[in-house]
Amino acid sequence: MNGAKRMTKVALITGITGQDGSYLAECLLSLGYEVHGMIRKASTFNTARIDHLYKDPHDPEAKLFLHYGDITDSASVTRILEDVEPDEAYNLAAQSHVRVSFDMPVYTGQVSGIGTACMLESIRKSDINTRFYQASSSEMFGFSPPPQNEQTRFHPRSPYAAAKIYAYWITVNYREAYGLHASNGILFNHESPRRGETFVTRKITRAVARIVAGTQDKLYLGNLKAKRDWGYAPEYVVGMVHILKHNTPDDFVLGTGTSNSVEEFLRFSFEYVGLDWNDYVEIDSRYLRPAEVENLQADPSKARSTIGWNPKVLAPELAKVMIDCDMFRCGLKPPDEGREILTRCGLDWVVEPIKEFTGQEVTTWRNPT
Ligand code: NAP
Ligand code: F7E
Repeated sequence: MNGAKRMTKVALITGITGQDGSYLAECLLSLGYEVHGMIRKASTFNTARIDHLYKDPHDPEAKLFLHYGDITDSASVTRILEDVEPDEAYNLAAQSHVRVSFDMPVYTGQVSGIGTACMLESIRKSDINTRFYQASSSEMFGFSPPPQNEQTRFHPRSPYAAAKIYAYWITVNYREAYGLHASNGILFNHESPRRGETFVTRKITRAVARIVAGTQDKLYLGNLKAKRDWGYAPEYVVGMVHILKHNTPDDFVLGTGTSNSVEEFLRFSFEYVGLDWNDYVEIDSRYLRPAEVENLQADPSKARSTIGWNPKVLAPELAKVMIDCDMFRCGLKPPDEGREILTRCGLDWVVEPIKEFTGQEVTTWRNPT
C-alpha cells in the first residue's frame, strides 16, 4: 500500500501535456511532490508545455516522471496506477474542445466520459489509497441561467458537456458506492499564455500580437455575444490542490464570479495595443455551434468559504498577461503591464510568464498555496 512508507507525496496527472496539467505539475513540484504524468504516444513531440520541468530520470534530482498511456486504454491506466501508487490522482485528460465535440461526439464521449470510469475502476480494483480529482466543467450547466453553483441543474448543450456530466456522476457514484475520496472541481473557463490557440481568448490575444507584428490582417470568429467567466489558469490549479487537501471529498465550483462577452474581451484586448477590434474582426459561420451556451457566471461562494479559494485575476487583466506573452513570441516589445499584474496578485511563482517577461529561467518558486 502507498502512503505509510513514503515521506514524499506522489501525484499522478492525466492530461499533463495540456494547459492545466503543465501548471498543476509546476504547482505540485513546488510543493515538494513527486509528479508522474500520463502522456500519449504521438508521431511528433507533444510535451512543449512541460519540457522546462523535465529531467532525465537517471538524474537523482528528477521529480517528474512520464508514462505512456491513454485514458481510454484501461490496461495502461491500471498499469500506471499500480506502478505509481499515487497519493493523489488528477484526471485532466479530455477532448476538451466544445466545437470539435460536435464533429467527434463518440470519441469525445469515450475520452472525456468513459475515460473517467477507467481511472476510477482501476483505483477501486487496485485498492490503492488515492484521492481522486475529476476535471468537471461549467459547460455542464449549459442552458441554466447564471449565477451557477453546485446546486444548479445541469443542461448540456454539446457532446463535450454530456460526456463531462457522465464523468461527474461516475465520480460521485464511486464516492458514494465505494467510499473513494473522489471530488469534482466544476471549473469555469480559465486561460493563460499556454491556452490552446483555437480557444477564443488565445485566438484573440495571438491575433492581436500578430496584427501588431504585421503577419495577420483579419480575425475570423463566431458568436460574439456569448458570455463567459474567464479566470487565470494558474490560480485554478491551486484550487484543484485545495480540493484534494480537503479531508471530506466534495464538489466545488471554481470561477471568478464575473463575466464578459466575447465582444468585450475583443474590445479590451485590442484597446491594450491602441487598436479598434471593429477594423479587424469578421464573422465566419464555421465557428458557430449547433447549440450554444450563452451565459456562464460562477457563484464560487462555497469554494471561498470552505477551501479558502479566491482568484484575483479578472478577464481584462488576463487579456494583458496573454497579449504580453504573445507579443514576446512575435519578437515584439509588449506594453508589459502583465508582469506587474501577476506580481501584485502574488502569482510570480508561475514560470512561463516570468521567463518570457525577463528572459531568465526561474529555478526557485514560492509556495503557490
Ligand atoms: P487541454 O489543454 O486540451 O489538455 C487536454 C489534455 O488531455 C492534454 O494533455 C491531452 O494530451 C490529454 N488527452 C487528450 N486525450 C487523451 C487521451 N485519450 N488519453 C490521455 N490523455 C489525453 O485542456 P485544459 O484546458 O488543460 O483542461 C484540462 C481539463 O479540464 C480537461 O479535462 C478539460 O475538459 C477540463 N476543463 C477545462 C477548462 C478550461 O477552461 N481550461 C474548464 C473546465 C474544465 P495531448 O497533449 O496528447 O493532446
Ligand atoms: O469558446 C465563442 C464560442 O472555445 C468560448 C473549454 O476549455 O471552457 C472551454 O469551452 C465562447 C463560445 O471555450 C469563436 O462560441 C466565438 O461561446 O474558448 P471557447 P468554451 O466553449 O467555453 C469550458 C469551461 C470547458 O470546459 C472547455 O473544455 O467563444 N466563440 N468565436 C468562439 N470560440 C472559439 N473556440 N473560436 C471562435 O472563433
